[in-house]
Amino acid sequence: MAESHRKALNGTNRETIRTGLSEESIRAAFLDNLFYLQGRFPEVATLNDQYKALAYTVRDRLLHRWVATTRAYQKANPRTVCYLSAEYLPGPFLGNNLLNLGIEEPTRRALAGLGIELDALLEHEEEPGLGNGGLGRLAACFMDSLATLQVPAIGYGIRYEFGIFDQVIRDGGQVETTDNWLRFGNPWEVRRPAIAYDVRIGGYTEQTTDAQGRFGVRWVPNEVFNGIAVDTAILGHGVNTVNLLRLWTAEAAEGFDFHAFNRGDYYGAVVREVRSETISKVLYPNDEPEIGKRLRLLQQYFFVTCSLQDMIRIHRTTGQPLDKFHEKFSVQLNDTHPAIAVAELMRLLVDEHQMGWDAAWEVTRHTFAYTNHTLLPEALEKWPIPLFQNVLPRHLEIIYEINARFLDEVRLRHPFDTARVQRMSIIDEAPPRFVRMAHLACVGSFAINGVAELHSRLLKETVLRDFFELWPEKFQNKTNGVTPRRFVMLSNPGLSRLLTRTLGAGWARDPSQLRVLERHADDAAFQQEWREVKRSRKEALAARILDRCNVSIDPDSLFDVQAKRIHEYKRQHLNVLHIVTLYNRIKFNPGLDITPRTFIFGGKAAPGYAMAKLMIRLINAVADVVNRDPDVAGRLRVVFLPNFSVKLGHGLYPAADLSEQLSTAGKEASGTGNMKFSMNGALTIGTLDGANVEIREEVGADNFFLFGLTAEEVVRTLAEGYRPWDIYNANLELKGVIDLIASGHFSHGDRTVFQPLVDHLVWHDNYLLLADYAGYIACQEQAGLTYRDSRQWTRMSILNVARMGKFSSDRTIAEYCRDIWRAEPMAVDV
Ligand code: 26V
Repeated sequence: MAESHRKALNGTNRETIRTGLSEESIRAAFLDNLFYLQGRFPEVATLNDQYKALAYTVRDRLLHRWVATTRAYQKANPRTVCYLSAEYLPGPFLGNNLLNLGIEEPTRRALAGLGIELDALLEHEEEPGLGNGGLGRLAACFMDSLATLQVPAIGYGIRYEFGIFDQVIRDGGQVETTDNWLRFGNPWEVRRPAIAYDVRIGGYTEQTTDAQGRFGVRWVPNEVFNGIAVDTAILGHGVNTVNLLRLWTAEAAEGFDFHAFNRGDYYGAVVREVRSETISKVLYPNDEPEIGKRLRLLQQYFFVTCSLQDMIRIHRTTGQPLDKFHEKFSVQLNDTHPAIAVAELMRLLVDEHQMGWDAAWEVTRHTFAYTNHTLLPEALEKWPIPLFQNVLPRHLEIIYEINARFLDEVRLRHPFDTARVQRMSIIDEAPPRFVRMAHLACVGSFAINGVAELHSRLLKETVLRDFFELWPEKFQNKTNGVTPRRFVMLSNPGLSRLLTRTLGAGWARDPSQLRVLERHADDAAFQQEWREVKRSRKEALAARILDRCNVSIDPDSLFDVQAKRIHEYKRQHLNVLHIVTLYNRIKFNPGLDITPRTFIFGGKAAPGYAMAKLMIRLINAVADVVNRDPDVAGRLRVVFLPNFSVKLGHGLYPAADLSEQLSTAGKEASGTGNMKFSMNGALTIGTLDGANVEIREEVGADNFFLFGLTAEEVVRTLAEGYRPWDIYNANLELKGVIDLIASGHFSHGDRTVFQPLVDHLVWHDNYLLLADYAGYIACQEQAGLTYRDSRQWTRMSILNVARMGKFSSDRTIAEYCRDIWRAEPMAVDV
């Protein structure tokens, strides 16, 4: 980072001495933290001691800016964005904070002076896996961009004690182990015991009358526990703004239940305490149907009520009345997981703060905005009424009231259309009856958005069509983006240096400047440097794969990568059909001249999703056979990289040549991995789905490998009576591939292992792999040929990076601020 940047961040004298950014200050602070916080001296410090000492050193430098930011916000009382998300996947903090503070180099030198290697400490950090995949990572990118754009914001969520499970591959299959990420402590968080709220659950409600004869409702819960705030500082890049990531952890209300204790029920009290603490214990997988998981509903309500109570507390410090709440806060619902907020804000305003229903509804419907992240009908959250009644009796009454008024509005607009009223109701009347969370979110929000152009359009035409017809003005699109700080600067320093040398340093904050690269796309010397950067990342990945998977791969081969959750709609098995196709071609024609490829997979399957787990088995089984077969050696290699995470992504995106984005058109809301690959110079092979459509528009059709049916063709094909069996029989090469898998060739002769997968493909194939197979294979052939023309490939790679500026999450956040949140930047001085 430039000296000027460091100077700009450097504040007062006191700051220079206590939390300065020079090499000397950092070294002194590091030694202090080692000694005073951990009672260690350098000679006996473990790697973890060193890591923590450095993390505290960096955190001290954030705290200083954090206080300045809080003060500035208190003084100016700006409109504040509150992002409600059940998931955050921030990735490792150390490197990112060093980058955003601009102190990576002095820190490296400070440690080197003590004989410590910064990279070893970076590698040591365990990341908080508080999310499943794209949705949680998007929330983290948004927090980065909000701070970088200096927009006052708080991210609210849950501090899960155990994040997404760790994936181990045993005998070719996925085994889950607990992610004990807090084992060695988390130096980035600050616990705030004074910021705690009551959370009630269960019980019943009763009518009350106050002294003035006004009716009210009292909720008598049967359990109460506390949510405690645990804060993490989120520093923007090259600015002083530090926003808050405030995650809630559950605790028993007042330590022991003394009442029970006095009765001699000591153990009962302890059990109650343990039970309350399970609320924030573990993250649920988001991609398996899970109707009726009580704990999951509790988690959602838990973090929502704590967050809303916190906002009300903050609002009260401004001296403004509660009917101006929506002027202070804009609250974004990240999918329907926090949608209970609509009912909870009504409850807080009406029951706890004695506001009339109509006034409370005015505040509520001007406060929330809702982002939808999926079109899959089976993924739309709904809660069985008996469960809901049991956990949140008061909220159910409130939802009935909201629904009654809402359905009156629908009837006014569409008299006699009872089918429409039933479709739109917040309550699904099919026994046992359900609360439809997406409907609650739509009714309670002033804006509703999808996450890519195609997805937003399909939302209006399919799952939310009735709502669009009622309130077209609420609907918007906000195409996702990713932060170029983490996903280019931090994970690909070689590319960053080349970009900065060629374009100047402005591209990371204003990626439209990357366009200038177009001029260099055909420059032979520049191309050479470009290839060297990619080559070095491929070598680094090869070393890691040798270390972790004991497979050696050739950095000169085409690195063909698919990294994302394992799901049928994402079609990792289509990729496998291609691999087996090449395998068969070589087996039938041993002299075949094909572009050598290394196929790399990464991703977790939801623990209860049998077909996804079988897909992992298939990948590993094919890898096992292919990698041991001397006939294909030097031409094909297959690797499954276990336990994919943000951190592993850092090593993967920069090393990829080809990015696999294979979802059945109309199924992937956006995708964000697609952006990370392309920003690092990988070319995409993909369908017209999610943000692929816009990526292709930006980089140009010539620089994108397109195949497959369109979303409309997918719908039509299925409606017309799709017969995969006929395709299987008509395409001999495809038949050969499927038959080989079915024959037990990849399962030691056991024909039963992959039978469910094969049967599903030839008889049902709801995700249309067979329909897209021939087009995919042809497109892959084209990609393979193009790779051999290294000038052409490099040119396409450069043009991809040059034209990906649109997909910075800064652009996304600027649009949310302008069109939904009406929030403005506010600079912070230290
Ligand atoms: C949930 C379920 C539940 C039932 C079984 C199938 C299924 C499949 C997926 C999901 C997850 C839905 C929410 C989600 O994570 N969406 C992802 O959001 C990303 C950020 O906007 C976006 O890039 C991904 O395309 C989208 O899948």
